[in-house]
Order: sequence, then C-alpha cells, then structure tokens
Amino acid sequence: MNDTFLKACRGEQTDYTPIWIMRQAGRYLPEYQKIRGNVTFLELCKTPELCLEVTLQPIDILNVDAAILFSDILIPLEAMGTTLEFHEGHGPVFPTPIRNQADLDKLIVPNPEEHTGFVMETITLLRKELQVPLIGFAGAPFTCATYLIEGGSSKVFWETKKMMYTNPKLFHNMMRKITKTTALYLKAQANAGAQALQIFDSWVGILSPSDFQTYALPYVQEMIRDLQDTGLPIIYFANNGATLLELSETSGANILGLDWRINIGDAIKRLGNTAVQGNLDPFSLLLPKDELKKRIGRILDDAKDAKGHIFNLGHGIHQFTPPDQAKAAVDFVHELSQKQSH
Ligand code: 1CP
Repeated sequence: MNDTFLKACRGEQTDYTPIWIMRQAGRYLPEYQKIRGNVTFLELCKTPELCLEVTLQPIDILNVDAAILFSDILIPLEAMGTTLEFHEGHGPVFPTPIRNQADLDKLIVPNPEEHTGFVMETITLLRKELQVPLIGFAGAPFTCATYLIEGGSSKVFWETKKMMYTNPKLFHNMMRKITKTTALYLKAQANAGAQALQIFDSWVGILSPSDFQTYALPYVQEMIRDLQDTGLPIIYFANNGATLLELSETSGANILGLDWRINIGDAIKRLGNTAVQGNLDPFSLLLPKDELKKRIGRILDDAKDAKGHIFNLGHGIHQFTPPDQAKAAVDFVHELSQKQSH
C-alpha cells in the first residue's frame, strides 16, 4: 500500500512528494473515451463497475499516488430532486433552476445511501482494488448553488449574485440545504471507505473577500466541522482563491488546494500550519519536457518549507492534453523530489 499521499496530508515526512491530478480520469485519456463511447456521462456515473474501471485508468497509466472517485459534483444535486441533463458539447443543464422559495421547498435533503448508493458501491469496489489511497469529493455549497441557481454553467453568475444581493434570506436558506446535503453525502463516502475528502469550490473566486465571508465561508466551515468525526484529512480547493487564502485557512481544512495564479512559496508564507496542494498551470503540460521539468522543479523548491505538500495541477487537466505529457509530469515530480538517503 502506497500511503505517501496520506502522510503528506498529515504533514508527516515522506520519501518523495506525492502527486495526483485533478480530473485525472477523463476525456484526455483514449481509454476513458473508449468506455464513454458506449454510455452517456450520467450512465457512466451511475454504473459502479464502469466508475471503478475509469477511476483505475490514471493510476495504472500515470502512476499517480492517489485515486479520486469517478463521479461529479452535480450528482448529489440531482439527488435533491432536480433534473440534471448533460448536453453533448455544452456541459450540464438544470432545466428548472431554483429561483424562489417554492422552488427550494421542492428540494429534499437526500439520504445518500438511498439516493446515491451507486457512489458508495463504487467506493466499496475501489477499496478492494486500490494500492493507493482513495479521495472522495463533493462541490462546496457556493459552487453547487451557482449550478442550481443559474441552471447550468455560467461565466458572469448574474442570477447567483442577484439572489445574494436582492434576496439574501432565500440564498442563505438554499446554502443551508445544500450544506446539509453535502455534509451527509461526504460522511457516507467516508463510511463507505474514502480515505480523504476534497471540497471543490470552483467558482468561489468571483466573490470579494467580504462576500466570501458572508455568503460562502460559513457553510464550508460548518461542513468541515460536521466532518471532523470521520477523522479523514480534508482538502479545500478554492479556485481563483489567492485573495481568499487567509480566510480559507479558517475553513478548518487540513490541506488547502492552490491554483497556479499564486506562487506556492508565497502562499506557504501566508499560511500557518496548513498543508498545501498544487499548483502547476494545467497548460504547462504543453511545454517541451525540459521546460516542464524546470517548472516542476521550481514549484518543488518553492514548496520546500511547506508543512506538507501534495503536488497537483492548479485546476483540472484540459481535455486535449497529451497523456504522455501528464505521465512525464508525474515522473518528474517523483524523480526531483526523491529524498537522498545517507
Ligand atoms: O463528456 C464527458 O465525458 C464528461 C466530462 C466530465 C468528467 C470526466 C464531467 C462533466 N465531469 C467529469 C468527472 C469529474 N468531475 C470528476 C472525477 C474525475 C477525476 O477527477 O478524475 C470530478 C472530481 C469532477 C468535479 C467537477 N464537476 C467540478 C469541480 C472541479 C473543477 O474542474 O472545477 C465541476 C465544476 C464539475 C461540473 C461539470 N462536470 C462536467 C462538466 C462539463 C462540468 C461543468 C464545468 C463548468 O461549469 O465549466
């Protein structure tokens, strides 16, 4: 069993810096495309045997030090009683967005085992196969709320901010319901065998620090407090969150995920005792290998004073990335961070 990732999560000494890659299972892998060619994305998410297979693909192909459950942050939102559709080439759509209290009242706080049992079953299957630790995950309440309010992906988040500023009561009611749902969902993943939990806050970077404190952070804090009894390391990834770093540390997470817009050494100086994860620009994987290696070396060097460092990209791997470049990055991280034995 390779437990380097879990050791780094706990801030313990490791023989080398562990690496995994956000969205490591997915469209850039021909092996994924092959399976995905026969089923829709949602069918894939709801078939444990297939989820098992695609979760294992990057472990074998890239030699990463952790696995992340194959699923999606939108799965527990569908279980709240909404309709979720994926339109090929256009991303997710919720045809009936949540815009008033009556819409919200129709949503339930689902029992995760009952409504998303396929996720727990995937975790059970994975734990029998894996030689590396398994990360479970969910979206952070704010990021989940944007999908429900906008009715899908967004660039300007007009409806979300409109609700925050013109109907804060409704917005907070909604955040409370999502927080309960995601906390239960992550607890169920822990019970099923997940060994670390990551909370993805992909869109929280659109908030000012003060709005982050009012509208998003309290719910992340509540969720993490609620998850303490699982005893699992918790990673909070606030994408585009360099201006929210000190506040993010008050979330209670053991590890903060960093995007590439901040120097990792500067981030570590600003943080107290929290481990970090990151933070190579995903597009750096397009660089010639010698330059890619230099950039990875620089990040490892900048992160040398971290309480714990898990190498990752600063956001998900892009779908057109050549897999051999991702493999080279993993090898470089392992090679360059190898501790000399005396
Ligand atoms: O067509 C396909 O095959 C679907 C592509 C795809 C995949 C492979 C989607 C649709 N989701 C996923 C898997 C996924 N999503 C994983 C597991 C895979 C892994 O990491 O190895 C995870 C952790 C996610 C998380 C996720 N889904 C996030 C947070 C991470 C991030 O990148 O910021 C978000 C925002 C989503 C929503 C989502 N899922 C898929 C799409 C197209 C979107 C919309 C993204 C957007 O709004 O821009």
